[in-house]
Amino acid sequence: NYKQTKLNCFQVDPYCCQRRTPLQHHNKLLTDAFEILEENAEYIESSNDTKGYSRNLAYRRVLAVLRSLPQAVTSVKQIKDVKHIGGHSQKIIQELLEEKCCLEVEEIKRSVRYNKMKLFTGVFGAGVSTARRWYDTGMTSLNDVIQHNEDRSTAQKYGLAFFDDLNMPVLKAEAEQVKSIVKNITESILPGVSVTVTGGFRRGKTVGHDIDLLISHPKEGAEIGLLGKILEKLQQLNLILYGSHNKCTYSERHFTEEPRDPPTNSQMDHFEKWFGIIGLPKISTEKTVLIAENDASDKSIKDLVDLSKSEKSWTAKRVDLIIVPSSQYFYGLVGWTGNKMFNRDLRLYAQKELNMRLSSHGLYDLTKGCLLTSNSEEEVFKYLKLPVIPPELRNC
Ligand code: 8DG
Ligand code: MN
Ligand code: MN
Repeated sequence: NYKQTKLNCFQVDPYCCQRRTPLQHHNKLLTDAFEILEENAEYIESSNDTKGYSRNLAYRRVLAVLRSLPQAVTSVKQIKDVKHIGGHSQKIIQELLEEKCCLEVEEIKRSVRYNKMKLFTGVFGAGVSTARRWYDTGMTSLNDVIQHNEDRSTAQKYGLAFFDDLNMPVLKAEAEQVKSIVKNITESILPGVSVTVTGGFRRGKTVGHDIDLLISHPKEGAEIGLLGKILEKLQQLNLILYGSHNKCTYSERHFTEEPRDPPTNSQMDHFEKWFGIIGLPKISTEKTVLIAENDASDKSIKDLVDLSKSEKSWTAKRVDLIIVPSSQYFYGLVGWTGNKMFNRDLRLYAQKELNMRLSSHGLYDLTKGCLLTSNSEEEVFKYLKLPVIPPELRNC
């Protein structure tokens, strides 16, 4: 009997970047519940106590393990030795296996705080701390937030006005549509350029919350100044509703050459990029009137709400455009493919196990004191002494 139990135990590698994690897995009953616990922990935790223990991260690790298992868990004994699944999580798993639901999760789902925080964090431009401020001020609906007399960032104004559009799942076909538009524009400015759909779609998701496009050119340096021209063209075509262009300096683009150390939990990089909202697919005349040159920050929320509710032949979509120099392309590709948990462990593993520093810009061997350049995604995994995990199996 003991032997049998032993055989049924799951062997799980400690870092999720060592595991194969498909989108469709065998433990949805469990992960649906842990997703609620994970979200709720994020809403409760203060964003600046990431140094200490994080319940949110603990739940994310449980989720990553469950999604990677080759079979459904049928007894809690099967996972009792698995790193990352602590006592509390084991109890929850046991309850879910026996009752098909979990009291703690059901209570969260019913709680006002959880539901309001979920609503408010669903607003583009509003993070957990903003959502908490709105909640703590007593606001209960998006209308409250719109009407409340508080200065909003331009991003939040657009997030509020286009809430419905932006919370409609982005389809893969729409991602391809945006990619073609960007590719055609870019090719006319700089022939030979490559535009790649990354993020969730590259991991095999059929829907997403935004469209992440990596833009690169085989000739190093040819990409300098390109994004400004692309944005000008998109503006001329009247496709841009809102955008924020982060420029960067040459030295930042090559920051991996000096062993500076960004925090391993940060996904932020130093590529030149644009975070924005475009109107897909058609251009309407009222939009032309309402959207000022590059900055619509002078528009009132009411103008924007009216615009979003008007009969329009387009929908607002979140788009990220990232300019990646050729020499950093495959590190950028790994980083922007994600998912976030996969990146997190990849970086942690590189640091702890190999004394290397990984980012979306490159890989730096701290022992040898050199930068490892890569000509393929496979090579990145080879340097990291990891099996090549294809994008579809990085859904940790
Ligand atoms: P979704 O849009 O379908 O919901 O999921 P996703 O595509 O996986 O999420 P995302 O928020 O669009 O992020 C895509 C990946 O980009 C994610 O793994 C993190 C990574 N990433 C970087 N650098 C940066 C950065 O500077 N900012 C952001 N927001 N993400 C970055 O490698
Ligand atoms: Mn995305
Ligand atoms: Mn994105």
